[in-house]
Amino acid sequence: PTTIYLKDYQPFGFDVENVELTFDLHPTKTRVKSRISFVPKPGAPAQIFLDGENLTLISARIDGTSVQPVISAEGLTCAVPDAPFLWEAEVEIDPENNTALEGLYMSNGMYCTQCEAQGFRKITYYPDRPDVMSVFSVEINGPHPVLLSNGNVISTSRAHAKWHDPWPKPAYLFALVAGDLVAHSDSFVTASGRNVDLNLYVRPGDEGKCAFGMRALKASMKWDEEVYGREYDLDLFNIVAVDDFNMGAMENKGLNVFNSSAVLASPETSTDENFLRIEAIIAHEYFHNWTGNRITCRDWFQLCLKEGLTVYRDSQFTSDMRSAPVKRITDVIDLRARQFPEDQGPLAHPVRPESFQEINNFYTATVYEKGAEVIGMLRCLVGAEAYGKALDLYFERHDGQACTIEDWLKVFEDTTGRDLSQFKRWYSQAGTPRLTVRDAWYNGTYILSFTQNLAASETTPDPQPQVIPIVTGLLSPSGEEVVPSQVLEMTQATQSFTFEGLKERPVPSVLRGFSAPVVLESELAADHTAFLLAHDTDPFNRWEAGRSLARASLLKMITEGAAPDPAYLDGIHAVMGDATLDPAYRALMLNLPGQSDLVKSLCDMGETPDPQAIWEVCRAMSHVQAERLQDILPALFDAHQVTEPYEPNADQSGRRSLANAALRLVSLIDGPDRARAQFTSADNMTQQLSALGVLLRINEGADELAAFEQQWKHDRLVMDKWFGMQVIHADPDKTAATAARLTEHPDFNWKNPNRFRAVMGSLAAHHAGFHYADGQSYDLMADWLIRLDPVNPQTTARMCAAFQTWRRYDDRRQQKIAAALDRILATPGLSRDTTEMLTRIRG
Ligand code: B3K
Ligand code: ZN
Repeated sequence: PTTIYLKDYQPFGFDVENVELTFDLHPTKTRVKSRISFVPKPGAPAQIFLDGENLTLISARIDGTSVQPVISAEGLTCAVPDAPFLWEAEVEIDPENNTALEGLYMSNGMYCTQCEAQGFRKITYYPDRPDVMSVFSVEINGPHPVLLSNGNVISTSRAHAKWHDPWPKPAYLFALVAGDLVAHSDSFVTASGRNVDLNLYVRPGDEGKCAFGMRALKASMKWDEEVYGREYDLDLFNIVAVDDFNMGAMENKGLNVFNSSAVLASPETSTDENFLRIEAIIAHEYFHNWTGNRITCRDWFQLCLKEGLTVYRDSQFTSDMRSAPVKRITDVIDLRARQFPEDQGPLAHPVRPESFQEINNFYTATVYEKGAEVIGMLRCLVGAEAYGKALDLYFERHDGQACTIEDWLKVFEDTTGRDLSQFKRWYSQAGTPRLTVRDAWYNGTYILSFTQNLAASETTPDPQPQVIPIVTGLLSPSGEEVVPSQVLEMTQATQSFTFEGLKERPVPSVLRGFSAPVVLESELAADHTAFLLAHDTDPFNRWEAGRSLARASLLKMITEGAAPDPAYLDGIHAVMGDATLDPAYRALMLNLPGQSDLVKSLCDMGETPDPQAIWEVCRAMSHVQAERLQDILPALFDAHQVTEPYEPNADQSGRRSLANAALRLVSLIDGPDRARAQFTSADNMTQQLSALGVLLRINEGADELAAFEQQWKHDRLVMDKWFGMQVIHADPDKTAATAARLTEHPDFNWKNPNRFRAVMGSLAAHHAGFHYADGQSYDLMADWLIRLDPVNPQTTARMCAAFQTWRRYDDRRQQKIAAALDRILATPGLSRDTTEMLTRIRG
C-alpha cells in the first residue's frame, strides 16, 4: 500500500467550472453520465488523471470526440487539450452489491450515497479531492417517489428530478438519495427573513420518530445565527435517515444523511442518552454547513480544520442547551476513554497527521475530540471576545475556499497580534503531555511550579514544550475562593507562577474545567483532594476530585488489598445528599473510573494489570458505595422520579439519571424488586432499559430480556440495545460465549454496521470480558473481523482499535492477541483499511 504525505501536496492542474451528472438508477446497473468543464491552470499537464474505482467505463469524450483513456485500479489518465474542454463520460456501477457503504449503495431498497472522504470516485471519474470545488447540477431518473440531491429542486415529475446546488463544493459533499420515503416537514425563517423548507425523510413507519430531530435542527439553526452569526444559505434543508451507515451522519450540502440511530427518536424507543446524542449530531452536521462546506479543507491532512472546530461548536451548543458542567465532564470522560488510549499507544498521531495510507482510518478521536480541545485551549488563551473576532475574520476571509491549519491560525494571529508558532505544536505533536504540579509557600507568597513532559513516539521523535493554558483558582483553608480562576499560560518545559499577598497557605485548584488535554500529576506538598471534593467552586474540578479519590482507592485495593478509602465514601455521601447540586451532576459523581483507565494507571506504576481482579474490585467498590449511601439511596430514588409526561430535556433526564444511579446501587443490597417494578411500569425507554440493565447486572433479568425481545422485535434500533445489553452485562467468564450465541440469533444481521457494533463493539467495550484469560473474546473478534473485512472494510478497520492497548497486558494475553492479529493479517486480500490499522497496532 502507498503512503501519502502532507509534504507532497500539489494543487490540481485544472479548475472545474461546472459538473452535470445524470443518474439512471438500477439496483445492479446504474448508469452515471458526467459532463465536466475543465479549465487548465497555467502550467497544467498534458494529461489529466481522474480518480475512479470499481467503475465500468462505457464511453468517454473530450469536446465531443471519443477518447480512449488508460484505466487503472485507481483511475484513468487521458491526454487533454491545453485550453478549456468538456469531459463527457458514462460509467456503470452496481449499488446493490456495494456492501462497503461508500459511493452509491442500497439500504433496504433505498439508494443512498456516502462520499467523504473518497467515495465519489466510486460514482464517476473525477478529481476526487477537497480542493477541487465546483457547482453541481444533478438529474435523477428512477421509479421512486423521492429523488433527492444537493441544493435546490429545479424540477420534479414522476420518476425524474433535477437539482442544482449554487454553492461550489468538493465532491465529498455530493449526495443522492432515492426511495420510497416519507417526509416530516417544517420550516425555519432565518435572521434575515429567508424562509427555509425543512424535511426529515424516513421510511414509512418511522414518521413518529421525527419530531425531536426536527426541533434539534431548528434549535441548531437559531443557535448558529445567534452565537456565530451564521445563516443558512439555501431555500431547502433535507435530512435522510438510513439504516445501513458506517458512522453517525454526513454533512452533504443541503442533504445531510444520517444513520437512523443518530436521528430517529421517540420516548418509547430512545433513551435520554440517545436524545442527547441525536441533538448533538444534528447540530454537528448542520454546523458543518459553515465549518466544512462553505469553508472546506485543502487536503485530508487538514481534516481537523472542519472536524475539531465543528465538534467544538457542537459542544458549545450542547452546553448552552443543557448543563455546561455536565457536558464538560462527559466530554472529558469520553476523551479519556477514547482519545487518551489512542494518543498513548501504537495508533498515536498528531491532530493534523502527516501521512496516511487510508484516510478513513484518520476519522479518529484525536482529529475530532483532541482537535476540539485544541480550539478550546485557543479560546481560553485569547479570550471569548478575541475568539469571536477571529472567527468572524475566518468566515469573511476564507468563505468559498479550501483551507489549511495555517489559514486558521493566521486569523487568530491577525486579530490578536499573538505569535501562535509554539501553540501550533498541538497540531503536529502526538501524545498526551504529562503535567506535574508542585507548590511552595514562603510568608505570604505562594508558588505553583509545573513541569510538562511529552513522551517521544514514532510520529513525534523529538517533542518540544507546548503552550498549556492552566486555569487555576486558589481557595482558603476554609473553602473561600481567595484567587478566582485565571489562566496560567505555560510555555516552558518547567515554569513557576507566583501569587502574592495571601494571608494563609491556599489550596490550589488547577486545570479547572480541564483547560488542557493533559494528564495531571500532583506532587503538591499536601493532598487536598478530599477538600476539593467538598469545596471546589469549579464544578469540573469538584467532580475530578471525587474521581481522583475513587481512582486512588481502587488502585490501592487492587495492589495492596486495601479497604476502600473512607474519605472518598464520606465525600460522595456529602455530595449525594446535597440537594442544591444538579441531579445529573450528582449521578456522574457515582460513576467509577473506567477499567481500562485503571489498567493504564497500573502500567504507569509498573504493575501488570489483571483485568479480572480490576473487575472484581470495581464490583466490590460499588457494593461499598451502596452500603455507605444506604441511608439516602431509597430517598434519592423516590425524590427524583419524574411524574410529568416524558420530555428528553436536561431537567427531566438529570432526575432520571440520578434515580437510576440510585436504583443501580440500592438493588445491589435490596435485590430486584424495585427494578422489576420499574421495568413493568416504564412508559419510556430510559426507564425500561435502565431497569433491565440493573436486573442483568445482578443476574436477575432473564424474563425481562425475553419480554423485551417480544415487545421490540419489530424495531431495529431497540433490538440493537437488546443485543448490546446482554454482552455489556455478562459476567467476564461468559462474555465471549454470550456474544457468540448472539451472533447465531436470526436477527444478527452482521452486514448492518449498527447490529455488528451492538454485539462486537459491546464485546470490545466489556473490559474484563474482552480480556478474559482464556482468550476466547480475542478469537471471536478476529473471526468476525476476518468475515466482515471483504464486505465492509471501514467498519472492520474501526473495530480493530479494540486491540490498540494490547501491550499493556501480561505476556500470555499479549501472545494470544498477537496470534489473533497475525491471523487477521494473514488473510488473503485483506483491505487497505484493516491492513493499515493492524500493522500499526501490531508494531
Ligand atoms: N464528516 C463525516 C464523517 C465522514 C467519515 C468518512 N469515513 C461526519 C462528520 O464528522 O460530521
Ligand atoms: Zn464532522
